[in-house]
Amino acid sequence: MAVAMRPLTARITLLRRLAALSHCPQQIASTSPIPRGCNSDVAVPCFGKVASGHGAFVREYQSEVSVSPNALASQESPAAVAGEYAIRNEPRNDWTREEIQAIYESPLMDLLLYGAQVHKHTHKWREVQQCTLLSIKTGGCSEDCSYCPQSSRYDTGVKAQKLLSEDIVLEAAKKAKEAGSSRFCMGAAWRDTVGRKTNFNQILEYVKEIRGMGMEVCCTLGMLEQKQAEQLKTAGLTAYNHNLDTSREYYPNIITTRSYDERLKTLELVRDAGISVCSGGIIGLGEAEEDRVGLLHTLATLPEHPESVPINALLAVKGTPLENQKPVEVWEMVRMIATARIVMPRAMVRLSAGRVRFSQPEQALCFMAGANSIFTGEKLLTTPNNDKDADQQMFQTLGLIPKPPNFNQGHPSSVDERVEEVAVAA
Ligand code: SAM
Ligand code: DTB
Ligand code: SF4
Repeated sequence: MAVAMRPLTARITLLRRLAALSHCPQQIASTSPIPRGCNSDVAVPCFGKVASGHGAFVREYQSEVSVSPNALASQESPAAVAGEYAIRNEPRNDWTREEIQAIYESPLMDLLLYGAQVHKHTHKWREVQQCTLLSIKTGGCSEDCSYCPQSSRYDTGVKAQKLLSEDIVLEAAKKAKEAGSSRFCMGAAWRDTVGRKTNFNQILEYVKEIRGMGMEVCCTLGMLEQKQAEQLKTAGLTAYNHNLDTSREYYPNIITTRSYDERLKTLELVRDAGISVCSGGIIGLGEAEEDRVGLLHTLATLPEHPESVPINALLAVKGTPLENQKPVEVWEMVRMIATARIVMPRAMVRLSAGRVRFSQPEQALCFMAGANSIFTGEKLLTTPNNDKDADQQMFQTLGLIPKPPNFNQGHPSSVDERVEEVAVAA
């Protein structure tokens, strides 16, 4: 490669282009920032220099530097270029899968650094949203999601229950608010809400009541129909959680009882009803790295990015088909979180299930990489969550600030307001 033949320290003039990771045909799927077979005599990534018709260049300047090609290569990783781009431009939703793969494969230190930079630029740095989950209808689910302890097909010890009564739900929301949580999320072990009129109407009441308590309200009840999405909106629902879980290709290995397209349809109905979309996935299901990239690619190319992107690390529950999966390492979470942060800069990226297995320093790395939301409270849906006192102590140690509720569908009404918020925080 031309780079290897250069003297280690060369004085070179660079024409640097901070661009969208782009459509340079030679860069496809390369982990190196130098495109394969690139005939450029410039020892920095061209990011489209050889491609004609490549738009989206945002800045172009000449600089004289004295630096080794290796150093240049590490400075200009895809995460670096995409991070710089994200800081100066509106979010993109025309990512190619190869571009996201290149970001995902960047050196971890670059992912951490540029995840942090994009995070700091786009959000109030150190502010972390605290959401509390309550399983309002547990177990006995007809679906075969192979990670889930609530499926009736697996013997996990989770018993099927009826919808929780109003007093229990409202008491749990009150406690969550007192403990500093700004969002209350109610989960039901259902495939969908069809034919569940009585229960659904009851849930609409819960939404109204909890919204009236001054909390953001989220539900995750399975697939929705248009009318139900609209009713939830009218009741005051802030966000609806419906995860894609993994890539389209890997999905049939995990769930056979409902399709990827059905999931996407629910996200569309939620969006059309004017409710914030909360959608992410799980890592550690046995998927390949390409599948993690595939999941992020689908989310980052939706007509609008989800306002929240939960990144779950599989909690391998005994009795489920995935009970023997090996635990996800923190570096895998960091890679996933930072990539999500860089490609969907304005989303709340939630360090979700699996946090209980990470030490405080490991969680701090996830926040550095760009996570700005967590689930707090003693339980997730059926599994234990991080200890409340330990979380409070972590907020103190790291100087994290609880995010106040936002009732404008999870994001500020205008870019000006967002920038103003970020400026105030800085
Ligand atoms: N039944 C509804 C549905 O499937 O959409 C809502 C509840 S479901 C439990 C919500 C999400 O929790 C799933 O989509 C999955 O991403 C996550 N989840 C469930 N079990 C998990 C586990 N063992 N480890 C990590 N995440 C899990
Ligand atoms: C999400 O992405 N993770 C949460 C929430 N959305 C509903 C659920 C995690 C469930 C973990 C397994 C359990 O507690 O049953
Ligand atoms: Fe049912 Fe949801 Fe669990 Fe799938 S993830 S088995 S739909 S509760």
